[in-house]
Amino acid sequence: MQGEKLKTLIRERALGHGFELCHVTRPEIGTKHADALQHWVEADMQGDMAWMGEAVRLERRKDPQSMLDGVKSVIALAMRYTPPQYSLDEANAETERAVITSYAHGDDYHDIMKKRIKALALDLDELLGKHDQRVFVDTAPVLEHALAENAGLGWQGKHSLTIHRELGSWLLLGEIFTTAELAVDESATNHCGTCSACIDICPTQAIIAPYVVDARLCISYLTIEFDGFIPRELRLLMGNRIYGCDDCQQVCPWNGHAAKSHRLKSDLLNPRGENVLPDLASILQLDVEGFRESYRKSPIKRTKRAGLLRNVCIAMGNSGNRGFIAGLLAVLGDEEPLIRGHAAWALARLAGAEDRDSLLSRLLDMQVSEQDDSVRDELAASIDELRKL
Ligand code: B12
Ligand code: SF4
Ligand code: SF4
Repeated sequence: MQGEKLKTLIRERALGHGFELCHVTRPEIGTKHADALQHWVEADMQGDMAWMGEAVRLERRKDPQSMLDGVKSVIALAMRYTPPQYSLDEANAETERAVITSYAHGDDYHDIMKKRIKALALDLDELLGKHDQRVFVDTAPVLEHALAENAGLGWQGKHSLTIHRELGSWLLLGEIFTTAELAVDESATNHCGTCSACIDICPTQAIIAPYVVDARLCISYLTIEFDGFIPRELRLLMGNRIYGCDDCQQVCPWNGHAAKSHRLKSDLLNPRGENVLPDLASILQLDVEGFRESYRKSPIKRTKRAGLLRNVCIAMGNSGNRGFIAGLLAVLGDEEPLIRGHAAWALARLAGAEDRDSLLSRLLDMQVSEQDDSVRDELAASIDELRKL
């Protein structure tokens, strides 16, 4: 079958399986991306995501041919998810509710995309005859943005995410590597122009230069990937975001356009009501079983209970809502040091002259028996703050 005709057939099958975009490129990265990746890792911008810095995986990212012997083509795929159904101003104004990134409002996209991509791979066996192939979604050492850009699927915006002219950036990416030689598409061109809206809005200034995100500052990293005590100066900037962050995408002009002109075709990632601006107080009450039950099929389970409740404590501390004090006092005795420590921080932020003395005595009591060094640091810092009141 002729190259373009075959590609059209593959694209039709991809759309049939629930993908919105399907483009083809060669398994090459190019020096722009390879050099930028090298610089990013040398500057330690991956933070605690050790797998991003590991030498073997780094080289693999730079050389897609290392991922499959004899690979000749990469099929770059994208599927949409429902964008936030609230504005950034509405989300920021909330004092009782939290913000969860919209890709996590429904079921875990990894599971959904893997099923779709495997179904397409079966079709390829039929369409391409004898060939080897591998499928990738997110976690493999594959530089997905670079391949998507080369395949013409979308350009990498200054916030580093892939944008399609009509669909915007509310997309998730995946790839099929195959030894079959398919006709390639033209690479995408950049349409950011002089815009810098994403850089300007970022609450933590994590986009340190156009196209460069320092993960250590990004709220998505802090709330999802990082499992330690969040630096105090960053907590203040996180607002009520408890799982991921959509700010840089919400302000992007290419997303405003996309939201108006397009409806989702198929959407297994449909938002579940309880994950859209959820009630902070209810999440803080979840025990281990409650957490497991609530987030069974959701990507949110990645943070485990300790990580999510840590983030909830921070959001409460930033809310100015003194109604949270009772709930925070209740988790001061939690078995998880992360929760105890961040609850102490939040309480010191919310306390007023009227509860200063009782809180001080509670934290001083806690200091006597606390064994965890990080929690002890938090207690000392919170006690200092309370004494200043
Ligand atoms: C590690 C990772 C993260 C890290 C680091 C993010 C980052 N920017 O690197 C953290 C945890 C912070 C993160 C956050 C998010 N992530 Co993430 N993440 C990844 C992952 C696993 C690897 C990304 C990577 O390779 N980073 C390394 C750095 C060096 O790459 P880079 O930032 O793309 O840098 C490139 C540009 O700088 C580029 N470049 C292009 N032009 C130019 C020009 C100049 C002058 C320069 C200097 C560089 C340059 O060269 C570099 C190399 O390609 C990918 C999946 C994958 N396997 O690719 C998902 C992925 C990028 N994440 C995704 C998503 C959805 C998110 C979030 C939106 C989730 C959320 N809502 O909270 C946020 C967005 C934050 C942001 N603005 O980037 C999607 C993006 C989909 C899309 N439309 O683009 C991906 C592709 C997962 C997927 N399979 O769908 N993520
Ligand atoms: S996801 Fe949020 S914190 Fe991360 S770069 Fe975008 S706006 Fe900044
Ligand atoms: S907000 Fe502006 S600079 Fe940022 S990705 Fe969108 S168009 Fe590009």
